[in-house]
Amino acid sequence: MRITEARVIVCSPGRNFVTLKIVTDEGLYGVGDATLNGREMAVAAYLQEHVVPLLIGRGSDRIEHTWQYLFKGSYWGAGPVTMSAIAAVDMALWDLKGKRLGVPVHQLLGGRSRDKVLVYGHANGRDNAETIAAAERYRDLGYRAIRLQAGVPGLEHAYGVGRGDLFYEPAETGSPPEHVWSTETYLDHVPRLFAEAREALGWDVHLLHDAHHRLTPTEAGWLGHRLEDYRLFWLEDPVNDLLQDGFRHLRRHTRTPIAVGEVFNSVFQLHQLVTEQLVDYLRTTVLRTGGITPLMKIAHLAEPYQVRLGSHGATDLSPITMAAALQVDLAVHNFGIQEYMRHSDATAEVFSSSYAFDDGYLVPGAEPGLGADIDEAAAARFPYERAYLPVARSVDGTVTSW
Ligand code: EZ4
Ligand code: CO
Repeated sequence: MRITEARVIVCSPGRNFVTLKIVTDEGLYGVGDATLNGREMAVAAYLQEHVVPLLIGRGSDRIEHTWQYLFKGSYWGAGPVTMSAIAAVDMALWDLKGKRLGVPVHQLLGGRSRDKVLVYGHANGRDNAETIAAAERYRDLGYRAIRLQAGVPGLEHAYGVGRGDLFYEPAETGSPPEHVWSTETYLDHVPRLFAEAREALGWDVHLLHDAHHRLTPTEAGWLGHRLEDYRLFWLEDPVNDLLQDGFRHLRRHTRTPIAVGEVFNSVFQLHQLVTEQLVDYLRTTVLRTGGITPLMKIAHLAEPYQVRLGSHGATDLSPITMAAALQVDLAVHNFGIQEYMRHSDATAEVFSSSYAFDDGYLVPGAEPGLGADIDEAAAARFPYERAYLPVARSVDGTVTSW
């Protein structure tokens, strides 16, 4: 099959998404997600100006070759804009290959290692009681693993606490919102949240927490140690993802499992963490790291080191990324857990998907390809709106990691 057309579709059904649709001379098409939250138009322009012209007339079958052509051919290496763009192409080509052969993509990745994919949901609230009540609702829905994020007394905003417990949306139209942050106040508070949560929820449910890159290695080691008594499934992004040495220090100070990697763009940001067994779960996604092709290599690198995949799955990744992630999650042996935030009704008007939630697991549909699609007419009803992630400042005004 030859690629005859590639369309970049930008829409905002509740939040912004960038989608690539690749059409071939046999009438089949494939779709890929290129959304980079808060910087969407950079990827849309990268695709439109620099990638689409290279796709027209190419064969759609050579996925690895096309991946290398776009990656090595750009010369500048891995960055979030480049890799999100290449990911969209890669997803669309796997989608096409599956459709052409009449099989879901996981069949092409070696077939199913498991029947269903364990997911975790996000419970949050303005205080511990609200968060725990939200976690109880998740448990009633069947969730077996729940991330807990709570407002911190004395801080007006806390990461992960948003609009309602099922639809946390970390992006705002207009100027970036600013949040005041105090590490001391947060560190005092989190162990109390998990003590109260275990008291209320018992031990039959996995609990997770995201520190969102804000702590120093010493602070993170202290927190991880304090949380050991509550047996977390993982502590996510305790320190800045990009500082490898921080994890070596952290590992010496806590036995709480560590998850990292939602901002990673390539294997070069994680190979040392894997081979030194400094982390337990990789949050690296299909979208941010350049597609299914490189994520499979990362999974295979991690397997002998007993590091498992725990893919990022926030709502700023479209249902196409979620569908692609599930294909990988089903196929690789060293899968751990998949983050799953429900997309809003507006998002579901534009994107269709065949995966379904059942009793704590996501079960992908059996249709050929990735199992997700975009309705371009519906997308046109939701035009792009500039939006930003929040910016965080310490109490004295210093800009800090959000
Ligand atoms: O803040 O995807 O674990 N999940 C996260 C996410 C990220 C957003 C940023 O766009 O950390 O909520
Ligand atoms: Co995170």
